[in-house]
Amino acid sequence: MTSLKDKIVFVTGASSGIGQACALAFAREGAKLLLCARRKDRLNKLADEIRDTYRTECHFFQLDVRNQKDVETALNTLPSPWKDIDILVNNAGLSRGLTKVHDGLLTDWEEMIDTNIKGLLYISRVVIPEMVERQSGHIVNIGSIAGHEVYPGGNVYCATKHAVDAITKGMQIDLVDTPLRVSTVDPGMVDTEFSLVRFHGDTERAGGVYKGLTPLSGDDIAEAVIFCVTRPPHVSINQLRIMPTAQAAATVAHRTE
Ligand code: NDP
Ligand code: 8X3
Repeated sequence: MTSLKDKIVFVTGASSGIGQACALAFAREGAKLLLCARRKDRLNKLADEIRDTYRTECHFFQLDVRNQKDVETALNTLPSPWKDIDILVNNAGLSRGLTKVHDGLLTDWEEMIDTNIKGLLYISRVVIPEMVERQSGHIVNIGSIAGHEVYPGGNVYCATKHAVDAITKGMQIDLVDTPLRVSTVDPGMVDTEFSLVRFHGDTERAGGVYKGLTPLSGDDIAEAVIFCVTRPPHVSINQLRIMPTAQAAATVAHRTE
């Protein structure tokens, strides 16, 4: 198993859910955490927890990954020890709405495309060249079962996650002549703020998504990410699909109530 001690790990969208769980899991392994999200107050709290509980370093900054200029400036002006990112977890992402294409809100579509596809690309475009230069690095993209299946009302969100799947495969091809590795971790239902965001703050509707079954937790996904990045250098976990036991496919779940 490859040690994560003192590795610099950059997690995007670390203020909640899977990203937050990844940050804590890497900190537990002794990694140094570089975090971003839009909600700086949350990152501040998380950074305190990381430093207090795991006695490891944490640097965070506010960033909207949809803003290409801000992404470039934030990453190019990092204090020098933080520039050498060993592991990038491209996690920032969201869904908005669950409606038929002909009822869809353009603002929802743009937010998903700009965050899930373009944001991931903006971050990767700055981080990967540095990794290639150093001939060292691992990129973990957080995809989804929605990158492999399409479900009613999922249209544009599913398209963005299909794009993440294609981008991951493209990265794997483009980096094959380097020691860099690229993985995608593709979960089914994970109990985070995801559904609350999808339904624009409707707590009742969001709660219904996970009713009558045990969903995955952010920690379950974080453990999978840790697994991907701790394999020996000659082993690349290209894709990990993880579902709750009670969910067989995007639209097939067993509920007890
Ligand atoms: P959460 O809503 O709990 O977390 C999403 C994170 O993304 C937050 O930290 C949020 O931070 C950040 N984020 C969103 N938009 C931006 C932005 N423009 N710039 C920077 N950060 C942003 O949901 P999850 O933890 O579930 O989602 C994480 C990833 O997992 C997403 O890519 C999602 O598609 C994927 N996923 C989720 C599944 C689920 O069932 N929950 C299943 C499969 C995949 P902030 O708002 O502070 O900016
Ligand atoms: C999140 C899982 O099934 O709601 O990507 O699309 S799903």
